[in-house]
Amino acid sequence: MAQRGLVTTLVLVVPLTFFAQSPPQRLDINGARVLAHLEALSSFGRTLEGGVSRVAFSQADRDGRNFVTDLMRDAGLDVRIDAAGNIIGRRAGRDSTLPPLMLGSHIDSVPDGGNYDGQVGSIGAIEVAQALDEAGVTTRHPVEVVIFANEEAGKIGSRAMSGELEMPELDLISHSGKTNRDGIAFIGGDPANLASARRVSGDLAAYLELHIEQGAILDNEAIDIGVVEGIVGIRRWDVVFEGLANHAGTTPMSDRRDAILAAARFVDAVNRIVTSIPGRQVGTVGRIEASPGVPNVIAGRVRASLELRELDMDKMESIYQDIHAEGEQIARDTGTTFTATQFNISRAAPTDARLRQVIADVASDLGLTHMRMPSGAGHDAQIMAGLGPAGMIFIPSLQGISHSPQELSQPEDIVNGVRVLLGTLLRLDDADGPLRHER
Ligand code: HGY
Ligand code: MN
Ligand code: MN
Repeated sequence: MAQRGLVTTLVLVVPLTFFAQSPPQRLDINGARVLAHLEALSSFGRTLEGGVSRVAFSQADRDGRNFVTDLMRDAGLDVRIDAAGNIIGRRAGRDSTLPPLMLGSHIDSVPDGGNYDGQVGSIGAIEVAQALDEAGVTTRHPVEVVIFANEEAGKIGSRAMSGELEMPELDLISHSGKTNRDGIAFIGGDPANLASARRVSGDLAAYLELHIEQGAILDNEAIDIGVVEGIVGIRRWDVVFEGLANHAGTTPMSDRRDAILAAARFVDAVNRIVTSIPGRQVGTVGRIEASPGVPNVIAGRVRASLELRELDMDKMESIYQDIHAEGEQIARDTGTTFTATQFNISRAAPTDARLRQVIADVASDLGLTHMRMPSGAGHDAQIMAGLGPAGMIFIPSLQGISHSPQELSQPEDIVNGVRVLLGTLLRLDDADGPLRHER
């Protein structure tokens, strides 16, 4: 990023007359610092392709978390790790009776991921705190910056915060090879005491997340800022076809109970069913493991995944029912059995109407173009939306590429996003009375 040469310090001038005890002053976002911090963070888990493999609970994750923890302390935040492993940095507000305005994202990546997904929002949130600190500004609300644990494999940290994390999920193996339980302990959390990480409705004045779009709409339309209207629901299942492992040379084609054949038909069926109705729903089989998985044995067992995403949870359920029926039919046709066990769910969440308007107004005031759009990727924001008003700010992703080392957002877009994040926080803080939850 730094090599591409954006080293401008952008200065955001906001009227600070409402901060009664502070003299009017300039509140600065330091664009060069944001980019330098992103560059430095990208060294933790860097891959040969130039992306990162900083999967949750790996050593690279722990090192990256230590790096951002230091940044949070430098920004004047009082930092702790909650029982779920979320890093939480807090600065006091003028009115200690008010709930905090929370800014956050994640720094864990998918395997062989990029340098922007989660990282832009994390570094951006820390920069906002640092800008407030340097300007000597005390907001009315306390401000909390949160780096959520294990976003990429099930939003584990935010779902522990909302109370949605189901206990069996602690035993699931994360991308790091550790269970979520061991992983949470590895990064300094306390998996036996998860309830202490919980927040309830009313505990947050608002939650704001800056993120890359991960789609190509903003890039294609040359729009600076996306105002997220809602985040898709995501459901994931473990799918198993059980057949019979048998000799690949002596078993006639008509006598086989081939689990790979069943899985292949299933993959095709998922694609056919999901694309057979209008809408933006997507369905993916992203993992297949065959046992024993050798050339001269008919596979006796296949374990696969199924993931569906859609804004309308009822529509998603109806698509799933069709897929399930087809899975059973395939099992009958191939002499196998079919089971699908759901292991993760994130409900679709609209963002808060008032936050959407504030984000759009702030973008306009900064001279930035903006448009409203849904999010096809999952985010901690959709979980936090259950606890209070939540808003999301998108910036363009070059060609919409994400979850890839080729993921790229331009320096000026990143800095624009952080400016909108700061401006939105200030405007929410300045709002009369407590924020109401509006949809
Ligand atoms: O959308 C996802 O798969 C993840 O939550 N980032
Ligand atoms: Mn993300
Ligand atoms: Mn992601």
